[in-house]
Amino acid sequence: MKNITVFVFCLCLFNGCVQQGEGSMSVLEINKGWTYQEVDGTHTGNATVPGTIHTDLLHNGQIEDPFYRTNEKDLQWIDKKDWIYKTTFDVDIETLRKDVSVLNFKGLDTYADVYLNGKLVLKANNMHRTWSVEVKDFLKEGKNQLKVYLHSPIKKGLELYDQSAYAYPANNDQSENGGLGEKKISVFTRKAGYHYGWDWGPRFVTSGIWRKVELRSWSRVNIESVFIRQPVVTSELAKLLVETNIKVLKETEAEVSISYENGDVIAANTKVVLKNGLNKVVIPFEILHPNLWWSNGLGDPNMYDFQVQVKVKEGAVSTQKVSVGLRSVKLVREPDKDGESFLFELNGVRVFAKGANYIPNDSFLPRVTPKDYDKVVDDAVQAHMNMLRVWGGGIYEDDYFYDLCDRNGIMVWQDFMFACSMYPGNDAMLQNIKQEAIDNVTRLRNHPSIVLWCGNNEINTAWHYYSAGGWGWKERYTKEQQQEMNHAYIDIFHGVLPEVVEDLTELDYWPSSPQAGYEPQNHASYESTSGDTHYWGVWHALHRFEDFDKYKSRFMSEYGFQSFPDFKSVQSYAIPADYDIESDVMTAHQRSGIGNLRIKSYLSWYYQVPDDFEEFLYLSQVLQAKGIGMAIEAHRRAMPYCMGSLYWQINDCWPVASWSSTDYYHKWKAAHYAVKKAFEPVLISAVNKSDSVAVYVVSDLQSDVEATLNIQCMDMDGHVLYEKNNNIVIQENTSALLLSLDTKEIKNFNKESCFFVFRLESHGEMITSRLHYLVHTKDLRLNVPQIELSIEEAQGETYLNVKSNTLVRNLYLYDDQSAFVLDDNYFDLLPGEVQRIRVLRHNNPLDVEGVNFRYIRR
Ligand code: BMA
Repeated sequence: MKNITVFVFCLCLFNGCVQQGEGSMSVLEINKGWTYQEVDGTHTGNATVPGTIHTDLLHNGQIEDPFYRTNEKDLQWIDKKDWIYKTTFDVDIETLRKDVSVLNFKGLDTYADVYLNGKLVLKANNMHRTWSVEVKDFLKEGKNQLKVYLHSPIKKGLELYDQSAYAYPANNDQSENGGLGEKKISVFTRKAGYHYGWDWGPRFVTSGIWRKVELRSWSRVNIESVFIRQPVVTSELAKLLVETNIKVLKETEAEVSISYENGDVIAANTKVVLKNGLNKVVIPFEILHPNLWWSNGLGDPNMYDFQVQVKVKEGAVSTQKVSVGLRSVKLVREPDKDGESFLFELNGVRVFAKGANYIPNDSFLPRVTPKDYDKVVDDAVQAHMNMLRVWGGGIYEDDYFYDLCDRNGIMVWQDFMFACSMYPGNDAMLQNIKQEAIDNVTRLRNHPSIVLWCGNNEINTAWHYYSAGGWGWKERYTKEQQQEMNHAYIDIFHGVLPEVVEDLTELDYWPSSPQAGYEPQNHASYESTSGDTHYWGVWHALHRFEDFDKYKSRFMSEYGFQSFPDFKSVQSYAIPADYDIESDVMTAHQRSGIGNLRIKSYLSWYYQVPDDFEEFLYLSQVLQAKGIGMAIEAHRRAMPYCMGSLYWQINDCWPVASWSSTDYYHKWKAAHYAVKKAFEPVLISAVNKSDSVAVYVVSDLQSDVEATLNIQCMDMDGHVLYEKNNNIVIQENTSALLLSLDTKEIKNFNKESCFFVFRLESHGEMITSRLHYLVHTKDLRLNVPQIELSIEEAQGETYLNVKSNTLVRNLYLYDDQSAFVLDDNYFDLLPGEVQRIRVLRHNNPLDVEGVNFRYIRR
């Protein structure tokens, strides 16, 4: 307690005053005994809640696996139907005696009419909202009936489409696949955009009760929400404000107390008068020398567990727990000699954001398990990331996801759920969006991981209202229509959303990603020297990977390259007859119209294009790994001009060819290993010039390090042609050009048959090492390797020891069952050197015969 000073004051805002009875909150979960029934049809069965109609039909054997082969096509009838979900639940007399009973749906997807004991109590129309309705008057002792009528989102969408004076652009809405021709109806419905299809996702416009249902009953007093404001946080002092929203049913006196961690009371028995209705009570207090929350790589993500308790004079108590990390964070946009910075400052430290864009983990959200979340966040941590961007075409994620980000120091760039479309801005829509923002910002605002709220994905760039450019959208409309649509855009992204963020949080808001400045006129371009950038020249415009070095952004919030999942993952949806990337099944699992074409073109520049199907899958991954690795290195070398690199995308929502670095089964693609390497805290990165090689060292460390850089140039069989040691100081949090190697000075040097090895050591410990080549892989004079493999058991761990007589590029080790997981893979193997790979998971027994290789052949 010695560290804590308390000041107390109470603001009784809103309306209202005092009074209560005894009991605290009782929560009845209503997630059992549900059934579903097709309206005007025969499909019926037991339902899972939380769930979706597609997964219910699947569990009851009424449809085939939606992800298998081309099954998606045959399942488009489901979204044209209405469905009724029903259950019963028991209410006891104690619950009935409570003053208030609220039926709480944490997620209804989407147009849902809710009947309690035959009485319509709620009409919902937004998947992203939390729906609460007071139902005390409709409850009875014993069995109660709950019915949820889910209207077809397609029928509702078409009604709204028909009422609209014009159609709206929505590039990724795969209306044709749903049998709707050109009618892009997704924009009218507040539902996850990717349900309507995306360029990496199938079209399953599902319905369901997708999050938990609860009956929450209380008497006299209830804490509706707690927010711990952090107006001042330094390592010396945290000045906090505990903002508690308390509801009472009549005026009363109350005591509010706050405790944290070990139960120490911070502000005991603070007396307040509560008025009938909602009261906001603000209690300021200070913590001396707080343990700050740091992002991955900078320090520990320390958390504090607070508990707020309100006890009214009549004896009733309401408590709420909240976990908070104490940190100061801001988006720094300051004019500088090059333009304007765009970077995150955490506890006074300018952090280079290393990370990826994140999409929902499944087309059918309720089947995403805590294990899936654990895995994705762990994959980010393992790859040295400190940021994920929750992208706007999906959902405001589950609380558990943000808990994991909090506990692992992963900062979250949080989009509001708007992507690649224009949206109507009528009053009903604006109200709906406002409430959606309030619900989600309130739910998520105590998470220290969330560092930014962003209005939308790519709409400012696509619409490009204020100057020539964009995606050809505005040209489709009359001047008046354009004005009206722009008005809606401004109302949402420069009105409703920033107002909610301003009112309810302390965080910065950024209207659209990408944008070159806050005001909507600042449309981003690849050359912008301010704001954030989505650089898709590589991929869409056929720029070479080398161009990642040309287009340097202040903050690269998107860029990417596709690959196929590995053969084992492909086998989850394809049979041997489909093993051709142009087959119906493989193209059904490749949603980018230009995807295969792009992969082939880029392959032909850097590698040989193979005929063999399995080899093609493997090489597509090697290619993606090369591209993403080169991009990350270019962005980090450009620090501090560039202060962030988030590639598109870390995960998948089904098994598919996509830009992901881990597939639907969370298997690491070659790219994820490359990302892990490129995001290491200290990076050696070399760039080829005409007769020289420029060597950079980039460091995210917060102090200088004395080190030795050993440089070798060797031939394919490991003969060293050149060697040099340099004593260097790796400067903290910066990128530096260390030296330039003149290749003319190296005897017998030949670009095609030589390569460099860089090793960085400090006090006898290897910090990092790196191989560097002077020509594209297809031009390297690789020899046929003899690879030796042995298995070693040591200190309870299993290792694969691999050795080769000559350089091996991108050695991929796998077993037929894809059962083992290694701590490194797709790596280059130095001639004559034993590489010791730790086996993280395997099927027993692991034997050498069961290990297969793939590597780059000439
Ligand atoms: C970006 C994203 C997504 C898309 C990806 C790949 O524009 O915002 O909309 O899936 O590119 O095309």
